[in-house]
Amino acid sequence: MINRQILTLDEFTIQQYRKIPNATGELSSLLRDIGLAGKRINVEVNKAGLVDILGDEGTTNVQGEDVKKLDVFSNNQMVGVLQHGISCAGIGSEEMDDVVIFNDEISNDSKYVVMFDPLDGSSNIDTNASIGTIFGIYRRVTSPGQPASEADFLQAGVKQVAAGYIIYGSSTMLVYATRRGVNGFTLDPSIGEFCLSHPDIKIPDNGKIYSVNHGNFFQYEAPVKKYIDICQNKTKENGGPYTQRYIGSMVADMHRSLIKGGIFMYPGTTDKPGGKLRLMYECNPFAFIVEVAGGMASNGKQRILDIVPKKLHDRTPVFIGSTKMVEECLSYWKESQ
Ligand code: P6P
Repeated sequence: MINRQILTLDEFTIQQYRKIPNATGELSSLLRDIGLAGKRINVEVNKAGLVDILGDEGTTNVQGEDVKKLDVFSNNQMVGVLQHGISCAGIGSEEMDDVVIFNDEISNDSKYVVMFDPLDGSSNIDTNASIGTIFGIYRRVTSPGQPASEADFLQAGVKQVAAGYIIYGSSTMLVYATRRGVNGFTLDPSIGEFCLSHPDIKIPDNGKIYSVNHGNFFQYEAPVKKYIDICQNKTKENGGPYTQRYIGSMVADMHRSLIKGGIFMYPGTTDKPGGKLRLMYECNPFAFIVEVAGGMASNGKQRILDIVPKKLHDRTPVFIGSTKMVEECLSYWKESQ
């Protein structure tokens, strides 16, 4: 019987940082902190139907969306572990109007800031669909030894040093990317550890699943309508037939696309020409992960990771996934210009 040692998240990140000269281990401890928040959120998500933590918290967030109680709990967990950790100078959250600069001695010496959506897809909480936490980690542009500033947060996604998500689904997984690769860890509840289950994830360069909200079809621009028509008419002769999957939870739709291949689209609409999904803590983290895994991410006109944010809660249209599918989609944008 081969005693296959299963690497925990901590063991893996420590192994990784030992390969990097002058690494301080701060990124490893940051990922440990996020993993801890994920375990705590997982406990509440898994028992949400049993205790009074479902339902609305009675307020609306900066996005104008009803805040669910689990949103508030999840946001508090992420802020708490990052503020009490040793590796984060401040955070930006989907649930909070402005950035939070921790401004204490240890935090001011930290070289990273973190952007996150603490519980994306929360409109699906009451229906038990998979939901998730999404995060992006940036090196500060201001020097450690002083409080972080807003400039540390408004960086293009290409500047991320790491990004990832935690999906609370049939199993709970933490997937994160650095420039060295994308790795997935499945939570083993019996030992309370995320264990390496999906080493070196690569997204298939082609796929047969397209993911978009058809309910908005008539609000989409012509290139999007044309590409959706193309998807619906694919046959065996030209790489199809395709199937359509749309859960309405970005983490769930993107996790499937990463593992099985496919394209996920949230285009601009006549109601929301700039799109619905947020650049800093939804699209940038997934664009980073997908590009490291070998895929592609665009807003229809430019690479997501090259977009320079103007404001913390900027939104962007997004077309992301298997390179060949995204390239075909973008070819109809080029035709229209
Ligand atoms: P729609 C969830 O509310 C979310 O922010 C993403 O997780 C998801 O991809 C999208 O919105 C779904 O939006 O308009 O299709 O319901």
